Amino acid sequence: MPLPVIVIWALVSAATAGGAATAAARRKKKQREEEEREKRRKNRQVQKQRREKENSPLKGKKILFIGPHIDGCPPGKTTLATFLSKGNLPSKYEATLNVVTLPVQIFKLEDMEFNADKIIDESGSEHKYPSWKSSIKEADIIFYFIRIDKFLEENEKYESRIRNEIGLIAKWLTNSNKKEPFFIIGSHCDLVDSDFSNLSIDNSLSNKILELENKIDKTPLIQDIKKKIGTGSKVRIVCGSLESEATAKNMTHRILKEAFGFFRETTS
Ligand SMILES: Nc1nc2c(ncn2[C@@H]2O[C@H](COP(=O)(O)OP(=O)(O)O)[C@@H](O)[C@H]2O)c(=O)[nH]1
Ligand SMILES: [Mg+2]
Repeated sequence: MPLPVIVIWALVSAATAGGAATAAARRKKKQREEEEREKRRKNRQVQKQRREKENSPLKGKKILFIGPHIDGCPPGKTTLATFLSKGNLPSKYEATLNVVTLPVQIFKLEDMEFNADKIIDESGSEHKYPSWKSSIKEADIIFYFIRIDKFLEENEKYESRIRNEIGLIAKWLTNSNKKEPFFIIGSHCDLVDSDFSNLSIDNSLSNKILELENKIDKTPLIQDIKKKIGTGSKVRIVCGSLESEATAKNMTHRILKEAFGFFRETTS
């Protein structure tokens, strides 16, 4: 081959090789950029999901309402379930004979939303423990209702019924390997102190109800419940009144605050 041809051929080959290398480098760069973009997108999605969970810890959850109806003293499960489902209190008392599942109406209180998915409202009868047991399997949060007026009477029959139920619930939870948040909901505080008939979201009674809650929390029975059901932080207590819509709203507000607090503790 004549020398000029060789030179031209060499130049063309070098240019082609150089071009191929540049194209490969460009492709690699593009791929890296795409990977980076995908990583950032996934990160944003995780952050968004985390934010949503933080702002909405009850979203999609099923809340189970259980608790004893003893000596003609129902504790208010259906009352709160109706309030959270329909936005008003039941017009008359009707005993819950069989479990009822209710959708939840979204409640916005301050910056928090009560936006659980469903409430499973059980009967308070001892004969319905098999139904409680199966509902516990599908529940994400458990609300155990007691009457604070009865509780403070230190009535032996009431206390032993609660102890028995807590023993059973603890066993069912362990057997189904569940570690769900457990709220003790103490109703009828207005029958302990008529001031609590005036509980509302923004009045000075908030401190007074917290004092009562602290007092109840320190009782041996509640301490035993905490020991049996789980480590202390898992069990929360919220006391109040379901006598009127205003008091029910106050109670819902404090339940929400506890639920948000619970979530922050478990994710931090
Ligand atoms: N004074 C007062 N009455 C309540 C309170 N909570 C519920 N009640 C009433 O007590 C009864 C409780 O009924 P219900 O909610 O059906 O109890 P359940 O058996 O736990 O479902 C109803 O007549 C309610 O109006 C409360 O905090 N204070
Ligand atoms: Mg009921």
